[in-house]
Amino acid sequence: MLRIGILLLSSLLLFVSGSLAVDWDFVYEGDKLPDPAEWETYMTDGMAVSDIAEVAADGSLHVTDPDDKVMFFIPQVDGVENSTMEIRAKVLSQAGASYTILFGIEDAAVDAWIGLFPDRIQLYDGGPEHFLDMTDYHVLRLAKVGDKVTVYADDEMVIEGPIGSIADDRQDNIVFGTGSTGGTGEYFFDYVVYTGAGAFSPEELPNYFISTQAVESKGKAAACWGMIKSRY
Ligand SMILES: [Ca+2]
Ligand SMILES: [Ca+2]
Repeated sequence: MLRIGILLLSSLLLFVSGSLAVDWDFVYEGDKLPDPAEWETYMTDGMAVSDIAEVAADGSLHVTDPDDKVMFFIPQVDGVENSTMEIRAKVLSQAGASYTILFGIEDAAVDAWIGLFPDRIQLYDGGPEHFLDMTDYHVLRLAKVGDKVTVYADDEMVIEGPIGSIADDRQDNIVFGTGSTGGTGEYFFDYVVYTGAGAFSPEELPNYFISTQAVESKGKAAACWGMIKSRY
């Protein structure tokens, strides 16, 4: 009887801790080309995703954007009012409008867009910017509360501010990709993740890259231990 009681209690605790944990609602790992049938996509008429994008050897979406193409992805999501979006990306080149390479969250009132450049990131439209070497990978997080955002680069808060003017009538979606037909550039998105559960700092919700690396290194450690044991 006591044992059943303990079992029930531990199940209940597992259930409670599981339901309190925040997790990502949307995960795109960059390891396959986005499917226009799966998400809403804005693309130049007649083009295919594979015309300007490929999956790179490191499991990222690699885009080479010419001056006659536009291609961004607009997955519908819940909870955009207070939400968190994160990408791991690098940018080798960018020329053109600030939204030529972008990611962001859109609700009925505002578009929270971050423009990416080889030497900086910038809040749309002409908002505060933060300089960093984007030709190497960085984890970039956008935490949105109503019409205010906080931006983190590698878990450090780098931009805080109101969001620029709305440019379209989309709502309740995230957006990422190649935002300008005339603009050009080359970039890699290792992943794109989102949660509508709230606007979280990296202390509240660890960045996706670190969380997945921790799981992978645990797996690798187990594999190494297996090899060591089998050798003796
Ligand atoms: Ca373009
Ligand atoms: Ca990836």
